[in-house]
Amino acid sequence: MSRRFTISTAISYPNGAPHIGHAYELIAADAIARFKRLDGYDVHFSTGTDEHGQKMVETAAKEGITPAELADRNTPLFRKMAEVLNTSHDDFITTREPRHIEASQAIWRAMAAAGDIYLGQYGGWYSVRDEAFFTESELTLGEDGVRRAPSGAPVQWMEEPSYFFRLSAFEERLLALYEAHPEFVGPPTRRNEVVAFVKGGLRDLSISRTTLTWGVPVPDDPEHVMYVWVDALTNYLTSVGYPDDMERVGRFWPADLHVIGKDIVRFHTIYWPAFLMSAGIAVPRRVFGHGFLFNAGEKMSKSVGNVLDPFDLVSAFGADPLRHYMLREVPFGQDGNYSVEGFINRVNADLANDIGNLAQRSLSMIAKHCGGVMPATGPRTEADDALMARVTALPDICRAAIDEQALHTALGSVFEAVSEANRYFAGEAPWVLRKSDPERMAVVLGVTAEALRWFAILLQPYVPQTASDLLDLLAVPQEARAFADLATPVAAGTPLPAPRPIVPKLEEPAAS
Ligand code: ME8
Repeated sequence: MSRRFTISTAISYPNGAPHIGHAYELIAADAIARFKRLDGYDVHFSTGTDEHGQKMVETAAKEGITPAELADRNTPLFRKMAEVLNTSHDDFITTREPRHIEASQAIWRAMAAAGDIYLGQYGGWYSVRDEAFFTESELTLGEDGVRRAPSGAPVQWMEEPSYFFRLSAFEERLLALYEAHPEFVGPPTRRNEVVAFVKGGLRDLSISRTTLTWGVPVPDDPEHVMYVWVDALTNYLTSVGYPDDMERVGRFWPADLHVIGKDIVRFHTIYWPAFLMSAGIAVPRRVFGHGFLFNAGEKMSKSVGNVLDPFDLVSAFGADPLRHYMLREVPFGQDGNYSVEGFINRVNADLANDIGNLAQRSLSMIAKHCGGVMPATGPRTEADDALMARVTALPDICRAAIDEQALHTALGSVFEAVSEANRYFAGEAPWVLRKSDPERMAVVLGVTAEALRWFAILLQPYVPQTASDLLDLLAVPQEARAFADLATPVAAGTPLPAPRPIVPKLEEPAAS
């Protein structure tokens, strides 16, 4: 049986159009999913939208529409975004789907059967924005008389009958999980925060609402709808076929990796494993909390009006440049800044100059001076061997980096080798050899083309279209583009298509 890899993004709230933070997460998870597929894994990659919850209710009320109408309007935009970003997800899940209602009720029943759910009365300070209750001691009282949560969001007193999940009973088991599996939470700084939080003591969690009707009905008590996070987290199980297709669940669960933002690490590393332990289901292997993207240093928010629109960016620059910039420029796990200048410089330096020019220069020489067929790559000199040694070391470097979600390291290592190939090309100067030693010229071009083939195969996860265009120019068949095919060069004498530039240089768009 082949190895499998199950990966997800968070499911986004469709209470507005998707923003660049949503695009960032999806692109990163997509690069990892593509990497694993190319590396021979049977991958299940899910993404989607989280259509329930108070946030949806409040936004809909403000706009004078129902939450269902709000979801109907925005969820298609999230699907569209995935399409324009060229992501390779296997499943786009929305939480109103019948399969998901069924899965949420099934996990609820399992937790109830384990004795971990009880009915009580909840009164507390609730922040709509944070979707969480706070204790008095966590709040600050402003001069305006408004109590605020640590995030600065105002809170309101809410009281209602509520089902509770016995989270307090899971402290020891959660700490044992973090201890036995230090890799469960990444990056390590987030792990320390989670451990400290759990050590501080856990309170039982209110997991149903009677003040809302927008949500998944609690089984056998339809006056209550589930707290949005119970249903939202369950999407990962729904997506692998829980509860109807347990054979598929057995194949694709536990998830190998949940890719999420740093603001929702607690939900994924405390609530989620506790729910799963209670329901007798295996916990995910790893949760990685990436950083936030800021717009030139400022946190994006609708009220500031600086939310970057991924659709605008893709139509101005193309999907691959955006994917490349986000994955290369920001160390994955840290916060990052978006700026147009940074974007254009990075894309031009790497894609247009480094790899684009090398491809254009070497392939046009092959077209002109080698009869348009792939030259032989030998006999080799020390310089050829040194370059190829550098290139063939890349897969292991990339694998190790991807397994730690160090996307920037993986992608960066390929571009360091591309720079090396440029130095090799400049040093060997095939345009000089053309007159003095045409045979050696052909070998230099052959070695360069072979290095380009490795680069293009290894770059597919990040810039799939650009990599595919380059592989076309190198006459690499579709079925010979996996990592297992890296060791097999294109045979000398294979006709190559006419070369053409693969990455246009970006210009700063004129201010409108
Ligand atoms: O939290 N930069 O949905 P969401 C990077 N429905 N990532 C960002 C970001 C930014 N500026 N802003 C948001 C939710 N994100 C829940 C998730 S999962 C079972 C339920 C990330 O639409 C954020 O951290 O607010 C999260 O991982 C994802 O986008 C969706 O955020």
